[in-house]
Amino acid sequence: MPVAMAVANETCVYPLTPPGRAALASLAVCGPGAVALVDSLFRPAGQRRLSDVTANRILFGHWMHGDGEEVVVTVRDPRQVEIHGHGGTAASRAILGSLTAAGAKAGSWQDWVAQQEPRPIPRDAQLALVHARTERTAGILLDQWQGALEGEIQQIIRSLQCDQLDAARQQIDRLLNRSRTGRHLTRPFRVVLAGQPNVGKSSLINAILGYPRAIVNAQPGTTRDVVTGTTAIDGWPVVLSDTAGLREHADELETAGMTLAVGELAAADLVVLVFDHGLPWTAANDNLCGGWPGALVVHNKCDLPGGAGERPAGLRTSATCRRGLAELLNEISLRLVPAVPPRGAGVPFTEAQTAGLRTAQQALLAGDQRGAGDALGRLVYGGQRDVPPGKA
Ligand SMILES: Nc1nc2c(ncn2[C@@H]2O[C@H](COP(=O)(O)OP(=O)(O)OP(=O)(O)O)[C@@H](O)[C@H]2O)c(=O)[nH]1
Ligand SMILES: [Mg+2]
Repeated sequence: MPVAMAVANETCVYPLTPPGRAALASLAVCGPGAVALVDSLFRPAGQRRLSDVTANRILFGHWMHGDGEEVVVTVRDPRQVEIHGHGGTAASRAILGSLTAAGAKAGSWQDWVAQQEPRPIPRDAQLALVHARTERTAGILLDQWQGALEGEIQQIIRSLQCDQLDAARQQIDRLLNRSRTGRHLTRPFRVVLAGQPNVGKSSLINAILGYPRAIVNAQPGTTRDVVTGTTAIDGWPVVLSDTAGLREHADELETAGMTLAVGELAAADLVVLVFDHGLPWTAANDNLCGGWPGALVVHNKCDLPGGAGERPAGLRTSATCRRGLAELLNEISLRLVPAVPPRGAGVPFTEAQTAGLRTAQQALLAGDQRGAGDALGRLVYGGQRDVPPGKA
C-alpha cells in the first residue's frame, strides 16, 4: 500500500485550536520525525531536552530563540508531540510556519482526527461534535464517538451472519427511525410561525426567544421579511422563523413578504399556524389549516374572549400575558423529536450513514443478505476493509 506508507512516513503538523484570539493555541506534530523536528526548534528553559524526557512530561521553554515565543511542549508518544503557546493567530502561525519550513507537512485538525481515529463512525462523530449547539445533542454525539452506532450496526451484521433476518430488519428500521433526530444533532430544526396578519406571530417569537427580535405592532402587515432567531427547545437546537402574515388582498410589498413566507414554510421541519383567539373563525382560517395539515395549531390572544365560530383543536397561548408558552415549547419538542433515543443508543448522524442503512434495508427487502452486510460493513469499516461474509 504505497500511499498509506507515504503518509505513515511523513511528519505532519496540525493546528488543534481554531484560528482567532484565545488563551491558548495548540499544535500537534505527528510522524516518525516529530520529536527530532520539534527538538531542533524548541529551546527548553531547563537542562533537559525533549528527546530525553519520558512521555507526557511537560517542558517549558521558548520557540526558536531564548527570547522567542513562550511555549510548553509535551511528547505524547514517540510519534506525537504537542506544542501549546499563547493564543492568537500570529504566534501559532509563526510556529506552524517554522515547522513546515523545517520539512513538516501542514494538515487540518480534521486530518489530525482522521489520523488518530481510523474507525469511520467514531471519527465522524468527533468531526460532527464541533457543530453540536446544545449539551443534549453533544451528549448523543459523544455516545456515537464512544461506539453506540458502530456497536448496533455490528450487531445487525451478526444477525445477518446468523440468518436472523427479521431481527436485522427491525434493527435497521429502528436506526433509520432515529435518523431525523440524528440529522439535527449538527443542524438546527427549522420551525416556522405563520398565520394571518396581526394574530401575534412576532409577539410569540419574541416571548419564546426572551428578547424583542421581531417588530410588534397593532398595524396588520408589520412583518414583511423572514426574521429568524436561534434558540434551544428542550435541548434541541431550533431556528424559529417569523413570517409575513398571509392574507388574500395584500399590497405589492406584502405579497413579496408572503412569497418569502411560503418558501420558508416549504422548507420547515415544523409549521406552527397561529390564529387570533379573539376573532371569529373564518373560511380563510380553514384554508390555512387545509394547506398545512401537519401544522401545530395555536390560538393566540387567549386572554381575550373567544371569537365566534367553531375552531379546530389547538394550544392556547397569550404572548402578551406569557400564558401557554411552556405547553407550546413542550409540544414543539414532541413534534420535532417524537421518540427520544434512549441514552447510549445508536443514532445515525450523517447523510452517508442514513444512505448506507437504506441500502441495507433495500437489499434485505430484495433478499440480498450479502449486499445488506456489505453496505453495513462499509459504514463500520470504511471502503477498504473486507467485511466478514454472511452465510448467504
Ligand atoms: N391581547 C393580546 N394581544 C396580543 C397578543 N399577542 C400579540 N398581541 C398584539 O397583537 C398585535 C399584533 O401583534 P404582532 O406580534 O405584531 O402580530 P403578527 O402576527 O406578527 O402581525 P404581522 O406581522 O402584521 O403579520 C400587537 O398589538 C400585539 O401587542 C396576545 O396574546 N394577547
Ligand atoms: Mg409580525
